[in-house]
Amino acid sequence: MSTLDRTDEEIDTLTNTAAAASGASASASFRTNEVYSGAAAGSSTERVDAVARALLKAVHRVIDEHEVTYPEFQAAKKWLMDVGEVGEWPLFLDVFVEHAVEEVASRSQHGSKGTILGPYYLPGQVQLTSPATLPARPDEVGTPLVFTGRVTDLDGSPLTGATLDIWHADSDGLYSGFAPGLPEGNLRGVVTADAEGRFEIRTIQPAPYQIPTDGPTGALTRAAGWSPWRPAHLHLLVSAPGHRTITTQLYFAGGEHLEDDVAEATKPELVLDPVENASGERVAEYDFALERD
Ligand code: MBD
Ligand code: FE
Repeated sequence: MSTLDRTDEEIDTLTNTAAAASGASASASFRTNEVYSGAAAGSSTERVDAVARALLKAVHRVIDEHEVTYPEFQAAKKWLMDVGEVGEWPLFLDVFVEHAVEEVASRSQHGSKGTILGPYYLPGQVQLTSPATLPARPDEVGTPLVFTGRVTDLDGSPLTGATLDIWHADSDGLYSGFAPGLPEGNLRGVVTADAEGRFEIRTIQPAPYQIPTDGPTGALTRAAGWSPWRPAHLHLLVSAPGHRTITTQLYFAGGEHLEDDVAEATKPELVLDPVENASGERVAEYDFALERD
């Protein structure tokens, strides 16, 4: 049965079931994935005291100001337990909290802007050389996209040996390795740029991402009347020997949800504006400048 034979409702159910599993898979990934190491970095008693105390104080202040009731407190407790039980903490925290941590981190980073990593990075993907085509299904749906540009240092000199670790959702907004039914490594790859730091990566345009609707994170957005959407985006880790890796995302000019990203992770510097080439492909150009580490 192809997608075309399905009703809108069936497609919705399929997409949401797949998306729901994604929240839980992100928990398993978080525990094993070294990109998240540095967790529990041996903070001093003074640091734990200062931050944990301030956090609890902020909670007490909200309870006081909003006159939170016992039934509301017990409902919140149940919701927090549900988030843990279904494994949505990495999803929830990356959507609603990571942007604040990234804004602090970016105060001491120079060069191209970065933004949040999110819960769907997987290391160890196929290594490709520019010009490269990301792994995709034979019948991968989506507008062809050519992502091209240069990686340089802060002075604009090419960085030989630069790599772009890139991953993105498919045209249903689903990520391989997290949503069931997608081939391993689909729409993921590590591309080495040429000697002048130039890269050219062929893929398809991703769809906007929706927070899974059937878990507690989705339940919160519904209960609060919030949009559960992120704008369509490419994720990238851009690296070069001797330079600081940039974690970033690139969005698409004119795309939906650019102005109301639920994860608050868009920045004006991170918007691509693809133009159509003679072969009908959309070509998006972007240059990265990396600082020394
Ligand atoms: C995503 O695809 C994402 O990029 C973030 C930050 C959070 C949830 C899903
Ligand atoms: Fe994403």
